[in-house]
Amino acid sequence: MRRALVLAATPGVPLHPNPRVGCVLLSPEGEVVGEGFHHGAGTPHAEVEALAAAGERARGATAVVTLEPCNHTGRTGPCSQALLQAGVARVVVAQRDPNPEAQGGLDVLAAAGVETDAGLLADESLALNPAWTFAHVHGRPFVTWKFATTLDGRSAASDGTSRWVSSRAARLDTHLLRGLCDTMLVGTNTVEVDDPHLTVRDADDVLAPVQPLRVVMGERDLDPARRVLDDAAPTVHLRTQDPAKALATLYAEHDRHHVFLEGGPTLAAAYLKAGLVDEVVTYVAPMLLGAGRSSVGKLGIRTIDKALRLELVDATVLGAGEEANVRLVMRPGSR
Ligand code: AOF
Ligand code: ZN
Repeated sequence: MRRALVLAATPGVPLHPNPRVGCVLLSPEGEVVGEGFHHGAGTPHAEVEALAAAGERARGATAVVTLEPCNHTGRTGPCSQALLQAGVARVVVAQRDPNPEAQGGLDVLAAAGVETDAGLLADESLALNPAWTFAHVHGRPFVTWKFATTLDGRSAASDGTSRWVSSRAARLDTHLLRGLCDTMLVGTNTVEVDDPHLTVRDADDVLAPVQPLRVVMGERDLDPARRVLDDAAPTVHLRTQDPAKALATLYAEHDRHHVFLEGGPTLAAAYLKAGLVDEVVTYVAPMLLGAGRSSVGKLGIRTIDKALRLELVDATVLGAGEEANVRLVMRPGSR
């Protein structure tokens, strides 16, 4: 299974929209007769690639797979059937498939007389596809809220200027984080005021260059000249103010698993109030404004006991001196 996990994590494999999956086929003597991993949406699943490598030697073999074999015909055919037809005798999986459209392969295999096991190194498989897993379990994408702030909690000065609060190193880091997500989300107001492009740039050498879907939410019409509407990446305008509805649509209709929320204070507050922020990434700049636009809008909190508490996951210093930003990664606290 460790070998299957390494195969699944082969560098260059896109993180979205399909999960990273690895498969190793072992002969009854324990010899590796085939290996495979998934290369991205529309290509053969890991099991099919391993079966092709093994050929006739798949008969009587044990398939070790990081994810439960699929049981559906989507972009490709069901792996449960491919394993049965190849005469595999035993299937060991790490993670059960959380995708309601594809799950059930293990039960089908067991019913057909194949010996099955699940759970071996399941956490490691989940760690390969955390947002993909989260989205299928919750029926909505995982939400990372990112913002840059001065030391006194401002994201723009009183006159609206905001270039730049975060340092160059922090802005480059943001592009790397954008590239890990499959969706960029802002409100119509940010599009009006900041005219962001919302593409991944300067990260091509680190990440497979798949541009995230750009999503603008809000009922207001968009000016067609806005940069978010150019042809550098696809864009969707969701005419709703309801965060839960927007996320449900992104999952069900656009197959989205990880939203990078880069909206302004109002949109951020709406997601926070709805309990729909799963991770907070902030770049704190050594800079004071004293007044200006607050990083987050009204949360309806009047007393300290009701503060929205976060749990620190990581603190990293990027750059030095006046250009030093502290990147804080946080998760919602338990109370
Ligand atoms: C993969 N690769 O190796 C395995 C997957 O996009 P489709 O139609 O090919 O199917 C994707 C689903 O198949 C995926 O969400 C997961 O539930 C299941 N298994 N997917 O992309 C693989 N084994
Ligand atoms: Zn499959």
